[in-house]
This record gives sequence, structure tokens and C-alpha cells, in this order.
Amino acid sequence: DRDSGVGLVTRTKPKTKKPSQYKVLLLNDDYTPMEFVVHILRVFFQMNTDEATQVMLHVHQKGVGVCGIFSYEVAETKVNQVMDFARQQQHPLQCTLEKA
Ligand code: NFA
Repeated sequence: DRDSGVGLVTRTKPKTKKPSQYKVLLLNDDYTPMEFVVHILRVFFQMNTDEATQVMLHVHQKGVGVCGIFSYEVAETKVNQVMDFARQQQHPLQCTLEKA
């Protein structure tokens, strides 16, 4: 028999999407010691002392800097780890995330 011509449009785009990426940002303040920020970057972002010092100085001079880019789940975990650790040590350091 003839095809009626009525039917569903077939998918043209693949359904799967790459997970969105998120930047983890560190914000400058006047009180958190530089060495503490370097320690944070080494422990939670696997940087060596040179990399950590560069990122810390960038944040100190520009006001904000990127610690790394991760999936939402990992970025959120890093932010919580940094904020919890800074709070424990009574430093006002702020860390946040932003869509990349
Ligand atoms: N601005 C801080 C200081 O002079 C150092 C700092 C760097 C704090 C990066 C927060 C982020 N002690």
C-alpha cells in the first residue's frame, strides 16, 4: 500500500550532550594569608608551588582568578572543600563557581 506520508520526524541531532564545564574561581580579600591560598591551591587543585604562587598572585592583583575547570559535580565539591577548610582556619577566603 501507499505510504500516507504521516509519521514522526526522525531525530537528526545526537541526543547525548557533553556535560557542561564550570570554572572554580577564587576571590581576593585583605586578610587571608598568601601562604594559606598557596596551600589551598596545592592541596585541592593539585598545583605545584610555582603554579599555586602564580595563581595566588593573579587573584591578589586582579581580584579574581580561575583555579580550574571541572564538571558541575566536581566544581561544587572543590568549592565546598575550600570554603569548609578556610572557615575552619577562620580565614574569609571566598571560592565560587561559574559556567565556563
Ligand atoms: N590579598 C591577600 C593578602 O594580601 C592574599 C590573597 C590572595 C587572599 C588571593 C585571597 C586570595 N594577604
